[in-house]
Amino acid sequence: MRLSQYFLPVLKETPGDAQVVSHQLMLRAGLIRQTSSGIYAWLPLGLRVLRKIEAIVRAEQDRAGAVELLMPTIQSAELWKESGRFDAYGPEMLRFKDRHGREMLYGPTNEEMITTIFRDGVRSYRDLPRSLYHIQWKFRDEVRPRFGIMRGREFLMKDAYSFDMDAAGGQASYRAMFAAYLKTFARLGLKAVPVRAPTGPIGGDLSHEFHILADTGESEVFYDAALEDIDLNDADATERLTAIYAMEAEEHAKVVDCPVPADRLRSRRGIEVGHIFFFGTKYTEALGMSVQGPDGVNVHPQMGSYGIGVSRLMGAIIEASHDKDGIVWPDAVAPYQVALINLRADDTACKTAADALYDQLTAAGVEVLYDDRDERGGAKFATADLIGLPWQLVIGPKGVAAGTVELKRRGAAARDELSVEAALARLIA
Ligand code: P5A
Repeated sequence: MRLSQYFLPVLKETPGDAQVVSHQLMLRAGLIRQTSSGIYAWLPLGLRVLRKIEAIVRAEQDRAGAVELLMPTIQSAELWKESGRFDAYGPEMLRFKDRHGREMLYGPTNEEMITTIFRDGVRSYRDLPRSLYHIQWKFRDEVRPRFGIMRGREFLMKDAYSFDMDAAGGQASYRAMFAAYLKTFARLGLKAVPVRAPTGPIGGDLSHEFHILADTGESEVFYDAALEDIDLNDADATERLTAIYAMEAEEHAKVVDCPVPADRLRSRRGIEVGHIFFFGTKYTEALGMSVQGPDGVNVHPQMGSYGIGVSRLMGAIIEASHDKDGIVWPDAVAPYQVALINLRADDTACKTAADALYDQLTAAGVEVLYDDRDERGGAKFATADLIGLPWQLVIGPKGVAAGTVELKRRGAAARDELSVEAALARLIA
């Protein structure tokens, strides 16, 4: 993409209303714009990152055996009256009426809807176990939307739902999703800590939240220091992590005799990027879903639900990966891989060389954002640092004369001077 033809409204000044660094950088780097309180438009560069995060989340859900579908954002109140949550959910739920006076709502989550869809399509126990998921916008009328998309009112969630014939199966589905979450966050370049959590309005008695430790996190977590030594990529990470003491603050407060000695108990702030629940037959009973088992006896399937804050993850990644000049995107979610900077857009030789590099890289499938604008070099470097693409490839008159270019890894201090061929070889993996 040529910057001269793109839409990248970067800001020089830090917006006064943004308190946390991720929110400041998302506004400055032209990723998002607020359109109403807690509601954001995703600008082209931000949308690319959102799509990449979504693709990784989707790939790991698919790999875990979950099946994707897409449910609507708007739901009928009837469903929620049947489950008893219409009144229980409170003012966070955005409610309205259609032209016929029917009560509707903008979905804050989909337990009710998936249960009825699955109920109506299942014939026998042979159709279970099954996990279904979608990646869809949610609305929660948060009292205090803040930190940009981290606590928005409209936000993108991946929500999966598992159905099993018995509790042991349900717990196995829960553990499989737990393991898939560890993989997902690792692929996003994040270290996510799982902690035992309260179940709130979703219900049930088994629940974990996944937290990115950061001082700007909204929650507080308590854990045994031994957790820091566990490699989240190890095959036995799920077993070790579920055995270790790690609690969200509200859960920790309920513990009378904390088993962790004071010198090993750590307390940190965390950003909750995922939350999983096992709640058994709460919704299948309320919504009248039963399946005949092999022995002819009808049972209410055991359910779990599993959320990832897809849009919130973008804020969490930036909180974990930035410096004083801007964002430092992990390769896996960078909106483009290379910032190609032509220092002299008015110089024919530079323009010819930069155009050729752009064509070669693009043809090789490398995602390039080409700064071909007629701007000063300083401004181009500042923009490239701010938007944080992993590589900066710099074309200038001296190099063009000598047949060289400069290549820099965002976040590293050194800039390498190398031949065009060597630079291409490094970027085309
Ligand atoms: C699990 C999936 C649920 O809603 N039902 C379906 C369950 N869980 S949850 O914890 O309430 O939300 C799941 C994740 O969504 C993100 N999230 C938010 N992101 C941005 N702004 C918000 N206001 C917001 N609320 C929730 C979090 O990452 C949360 O873990």
